[in-house]
Amino acid sequence: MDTVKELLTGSRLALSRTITAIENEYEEASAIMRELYPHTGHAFVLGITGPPGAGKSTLTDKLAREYRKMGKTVGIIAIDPTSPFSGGAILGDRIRMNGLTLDKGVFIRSMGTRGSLGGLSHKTADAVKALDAFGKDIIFVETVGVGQSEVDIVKAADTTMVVLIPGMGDDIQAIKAGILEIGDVFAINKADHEGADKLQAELNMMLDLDGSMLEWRPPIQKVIANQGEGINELIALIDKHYTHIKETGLLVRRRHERIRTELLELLKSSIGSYITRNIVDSGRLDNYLSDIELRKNDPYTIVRELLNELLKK
Ligand SMILES: Nc1nc2c(ncn2[C@@H]2O[C@H](COP(=O)(O)OP(=O)(O)O)[C@@H](O)[C@H]2O)c(=O)[nH]1
Ligand SMILES: [Mg+2]
Repeated sequence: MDTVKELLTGSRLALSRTITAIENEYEEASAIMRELYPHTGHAFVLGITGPPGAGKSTLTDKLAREYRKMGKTVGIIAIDPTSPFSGGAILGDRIRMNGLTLDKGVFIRSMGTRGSLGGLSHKTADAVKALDAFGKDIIFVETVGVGQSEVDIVKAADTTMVVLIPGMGDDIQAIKAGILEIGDVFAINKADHEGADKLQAELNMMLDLDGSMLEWRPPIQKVIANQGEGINELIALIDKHYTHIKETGLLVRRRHERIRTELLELLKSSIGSYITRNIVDSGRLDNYLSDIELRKNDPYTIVRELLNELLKK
């Protein structure tokens, strides 16, 4: 397939086309993914999540520049909430203004949250694979951490950074517990605002209460993203976590778990679309329903027959 060959030889256009195919569920997307798969598994994936306006995009921009200075190539996927309350400019705009998009070592792509968020997590995972196969050394996935679906998106990451800001209300409990659990590294951004130390103290307390963190106690770093303060310290912590998961085998375990989830999800969604295509759309479903209503057949027998039919294919 041409797109795949072009992508593997460094065509940004082919990479862009591939992500569009993934995003829109074009038929060729799964054929492309099949061919790209052997070329994946090399990139380090960093998830960045936190409330809207926390400075995730600003931080991503600054981190990306530092990694570029180290000679690493960077891919960025920003999951843009279509919510009108999202505050700051979208990542693409911000970085374009700063000239990072002029750097051929950086590829930035926004993905919308239109449609189901559940679908979005596997689309994000596939887009990450496309960037990985393209040869990016480090891939950022920026997403707004507000619920389970966003947490699922971040599961595509090797290391997850949670960005918090002071003044999110006195009650740190307001931060979704799920978001706290996924944090490998915490950044307290906008440390130029009042309350950063208080937030750090509260966060430290919460993390200490959590007994599950014996292997790795997530560190907290105060940063001022828009002034570039604390960025190098943050990178050191990200590196430390990556080294930790590599050395303890946690990286292998996480990737194993990810492949497992992915395979099962793919299987379920494929069976789901088989059912839709062959049973619902073809009108067979209606026949089954009337047979059941007339007691000429029953759901158990029909399901068994359909499964047999599916397995024979
Ligand atoms: N005061 C202050 N403002 C910041 C800092 N970092 C980012 N901002 C601003 O916060 C706003 C939201 O930033 P953005 O990166 O778009 O947040 P995102 O929604 O989490 O991606 C922007 O106006 C940034 O310039 C910081 O450390 N201090
Ligand atoms: Mg953003």
